[in-house]
Amino acid sequence: VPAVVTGRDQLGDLVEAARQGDRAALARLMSIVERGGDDGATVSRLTHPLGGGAYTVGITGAPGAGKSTLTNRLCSLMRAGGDPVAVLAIDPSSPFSGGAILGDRVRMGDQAGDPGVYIRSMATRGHLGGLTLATPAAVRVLDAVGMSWVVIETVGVGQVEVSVAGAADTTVVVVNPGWGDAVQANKAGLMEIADVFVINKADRRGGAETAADLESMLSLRGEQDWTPPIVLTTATSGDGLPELFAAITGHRRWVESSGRLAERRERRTRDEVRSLVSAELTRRVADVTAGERFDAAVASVAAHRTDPLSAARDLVDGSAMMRPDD
Ligand SMILES: Nc1nc2c(ncn2[C@@H]2O[C@H](COP(=O)(O)OP(=O)(O)OP(=O)(O)O)[C@@H](O)[C@H]2O)c(=O)[nH]1
Ligand SMILES: [Mg+2]
Repeated sequence: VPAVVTGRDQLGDLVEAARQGDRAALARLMSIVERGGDDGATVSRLTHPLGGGAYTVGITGAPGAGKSTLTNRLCSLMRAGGDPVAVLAIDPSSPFSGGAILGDRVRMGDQAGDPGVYIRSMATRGHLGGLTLATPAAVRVLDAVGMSWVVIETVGVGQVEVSVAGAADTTVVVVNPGWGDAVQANKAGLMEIADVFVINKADRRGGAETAADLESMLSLRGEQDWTPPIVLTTATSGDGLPELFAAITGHRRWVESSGRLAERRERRTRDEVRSLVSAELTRRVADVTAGERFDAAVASVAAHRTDPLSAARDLVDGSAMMRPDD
C-alpha cells in the first residue's frame, strides 16, 4: 500500500513521474482527484497549466447499450494513429461492488496489453460536487500526462450524468434498435447533447426503424448548423465501427474549423468555475455558521442585543473565511 501523499512537492514529483509514463503514479493521481479535497485541488493546480492537447469524446446511453464494447473498438481505431488514448468509465451506481469495473475490464480486454491505452473506472460518490467536479479534474490529469484522446463513458440516466456526457468535445449517444428507444433517449435529454448517434446492436431487428425515428425527431429541432449523423454498429463484431470513427473525426474537424470547439470549451470553463464558486461559498457558509463566533452572535440576537441581519453581516464581514487566502 503506497504511503499517503501530501504536500505540493511530493504531488509535483508524482505528476512528473506520470508524465514520464509511470502508470502507477498516474493511477495515484487519479485516486487523489477522485477523492477531491486539498490534495485534489493541488493536483488540479499542477496539471491544468500542462494540458490543452487532449480531445474528449463522451459516450453515453442507456445501461447495457454497448458503450464499453464500442469504446473498446474505438480505442483500437484511435490507437491506429499512434496517439495515446485514455478511457474514463464513470460509474455512478456501484462504486464499491467492483462489478461494473471488472465487467469493463473484461470487455476492454483487447487493450489490456497496450501501453498506449490507459483505462480507469471512476466512482465519484464521495467527491464534493460529485461527477460535475470530479470528471473535469480527472480529464485534466489525463490531458496533462499527454493523452491525445480521452473517451468518457457515462450511463445517460440522470440529469447530472447527461450533463457530464454533454461536456465532451464530441458527444456520442448510443441507442439500440427497438420501438421507443429513440423516444426514451429524447426524454432523457440525450437528443440535445448528441453530436453523433449510434444505433448499436444493429444485428438485431429494428435498426432501420429506429434510425427513421431519430431522423424525424432531429427534423423537429428546426434549423441547426450541425446535423448529427446516425451510424449503425454491431460493436461485438466491429461492423460499422470505421464509420463511427469517421463520424467522430468528421465532427471534430467541423468543431475545430468552425470555431465551435473554442466556444464549447469556454462555456464548459464557465460552468466549471461557476460550480466551483458555488461549492466554495457553501464551504465558507458552513465555516461561518459554526463555532464560538456564531454561537456568540446567536446569543446576542436571542437576548435582543443585536438584530439578526446585523449579526449575520458582522459574521460575514468579520470572518477570515470570507476573505481570500493571502
Ligand atoms: N447482439 C449484440 N450484443 C452486443 C452488441 N454490443 C454489445 N453487446 C452486448 O451487450 C452487453 C452490454 O454491453 P456493454 O458494452 O457492457 O454495454 P454498456 O453500455 O457499456 O453497459 P453498462 O456500462 O453496464 O451500462 C454485453 O453482453 C455485450 O456483449 C451488439 O452490437 N450486438
Ligand atoms: Mg459499460
